[in-house]
Order: sequence, then C-alpha cells, then structure tokens
Amino acid sequence: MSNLEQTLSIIKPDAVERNLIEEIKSTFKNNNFKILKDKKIQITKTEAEEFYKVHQTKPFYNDLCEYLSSGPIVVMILERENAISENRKLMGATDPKKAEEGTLRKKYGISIDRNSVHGSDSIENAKIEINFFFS
Ligand code: IDP
Ligand code: MG
Repeated sequence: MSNLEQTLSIIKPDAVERNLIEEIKSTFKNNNFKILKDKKIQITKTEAEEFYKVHQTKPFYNDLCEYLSSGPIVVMILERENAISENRKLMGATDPKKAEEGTLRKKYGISIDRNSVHGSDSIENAKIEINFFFS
C-alpha cells in the first residue's frame, strides 16, 4: 500500500549558520525524500510565535521564537512514502544527546534548543505548516 505524504522541514539557524544546507538536503535526497519546494528566508519573531503557538505555554517559548527568527532558515516541502514519520525518524530525538546514531540531530545538533532541524509531527500539522510557508 502506498502512502505518499508531504511534510514540512526546516533547516534551523544553527545549521544554516554552519553552512550545512547542502549536506542536509543531500541526506534527505539519499533517504528517498523529494524536495518539492524550498526557500531560504528569515522570519520575524511574530511569525515564529505563530508557527510555534502550540508551545506558547512552555517555559522555553520565548527563547524558541527568538531563536527561530534570529537568522536565515531553509523551509522545504518534503515528499515520500510516510514522509511525516520517516522524517521524524531521520531527524532523531528532540534532544541531540538522546538522538540515535545516524540521525540528523545526532550528527548536527548542538543542544536541545539548537537542534538543527524541524519536522511536522502529524498529517494535520504538516498541512498547517506547509500552508504557513507556502501559500
Ligand atoms: P520537536 O522539534 O522534536 O518536534 P517539540 O517538542 O515540538 O520538539 O519542541 C519544539 C522545539 O522547541 C524543539 O525542536 C526544541 O528546539 C525546542 N525545545 C523543546 N523542548 C525544549 C526544552 O525543554 N528546552 C529548550 N528548548 C526546547
Ligand atoms: Mg514539534
């Protein structure tokens, strides 16, 4: 059974700053993701607050929004079979210290708040997040 999905991926400021864009894109392609759309942008803090509003009650919300808007990011629509869960697997755990060997966050993440990549966590959020950046 085929289950072609699209998910939103972000290469976060810490990874863009370290010139990891091409390396991370290659990893997606080597793992059978198609990059349907991509763009390098910088968002405002207000936009980051909207994007991360599910986390608005968390103690790290303000820092998180400051961070995501602190420098250029690359936003991408990724497509493959089971793209949402496959991307989450490839990213690894939120905290790079807990991420499995071979995952993007293990390889590139600096810390829980500088963890290099974002990926949608559900079909519903993938739609919302893709719309947020590409509409
Ligand atoms: P996810 O990115 O793996 O989906 P979420 O729980 O959705 O993780 O959190 C969103 C982002 O907020 C994380 O990627 C991370 O950068 C940051 N974050 C999550 N938990 C913490 C924390 O306990 N302290 C600081 N930052 C956090
Ligand atoms: Mg999340």
